[in-house]
Amino acid sequence: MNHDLEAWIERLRSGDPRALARTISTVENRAPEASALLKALFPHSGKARIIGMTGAPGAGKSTLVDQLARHYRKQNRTVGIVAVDPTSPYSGGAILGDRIRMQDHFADPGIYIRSMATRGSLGGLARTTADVTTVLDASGRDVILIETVGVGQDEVDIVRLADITVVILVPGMGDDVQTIKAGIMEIADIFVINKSDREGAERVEREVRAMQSLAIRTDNWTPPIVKTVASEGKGIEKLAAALADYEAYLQRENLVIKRNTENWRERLVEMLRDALLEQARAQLGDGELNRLAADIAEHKRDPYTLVEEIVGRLRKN
Ligand SMILES: Nc1nc2c(ncn2[C@@H]2O[C@H](COP(=O)(O)OP(=O)(O)OP(=O)(O)O)[C@@H](O)[C@H]2O)c(=O)[nH]1
Ligand SMILES: [Mg+2]
Repeated sequence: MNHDLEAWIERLRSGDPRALARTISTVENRAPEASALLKALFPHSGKARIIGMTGAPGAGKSTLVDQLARHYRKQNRTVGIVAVDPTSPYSGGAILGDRIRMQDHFADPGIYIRSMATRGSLGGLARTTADVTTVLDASGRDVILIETVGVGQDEVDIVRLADITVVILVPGMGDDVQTIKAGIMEIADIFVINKSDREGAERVEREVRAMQSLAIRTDNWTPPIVKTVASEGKGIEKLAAALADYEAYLQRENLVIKRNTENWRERLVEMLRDALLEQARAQLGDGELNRLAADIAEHKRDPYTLVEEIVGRLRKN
């Protein structure tokens, strides 16, 4: 490893927030050093507890993340927060609101907050989030909270990164609970009914219970339902206790490795697809791509043979 890189990584691992910010930007922008950094950082990752928090826009995700971060800081655990908004083309809007709300954490170097949107994630949002999480993990953060608006495919991919997934529901969205597809039942390790100060929390709880009786999980865990009023800090201790319970369960049943293996299978395939495509595109300049497309359109060549040829060429390299 070159000397600069080594010094950089050392600073990052000593907890220097500026080194952390710089590393995350490098990874987000897929700068030339990104790959070497990630390779060197990966062996240092794997120690953080990664918690995914997902729910509809405005469900109170940021408020809950904020409260949980406070909770963990009281236990002297360092926290990294990644707020991902796949619906936003830029880091503004709702996420800007998060920044303002989180401002009082800025004095505490034990909390590091990063907002990400579609913009600036060349390698796909899920992949970039995964890499940023690896950086936070390797930098020595004890807990990483990932906030994402849910739930579409992008978010499922993001949430898959987490060791523990919390799905946040709110009362007064009655129909939404129905439209929450089977997907969400499968990814939720813990349900939170936030805004329980509003009418209808019991109804949401009953609906979740009813859906739970139909859902099949491969483990024997029944996701608990925790009622919170995040804006008043109510129910946070219970949520933290539920998280600790599930963490203990994962450990007892040796599920962390199993879960991570499943995640890595998917991620490896994605990384391979990206890498192979990149290689093919490097060989096939835009000019040649256009020429070949025109040939196919004019029926001078068939695409099936062509793809075989291109893949064959990659193999020889
Ligand atoms: N009444 C009530 N309001 C809450 C509660 N929790 C959060 N809020 C309010 O709900 C609004 C949205 O909260 P956020 O934490 O920004 O929600 P979010 O899910 O992060 O929103 P997006 O990131 O925009 O999707 C804010 O005005 C909060 O103050 C709660 O338990 N009860
Ligand atoms: Mg938010």
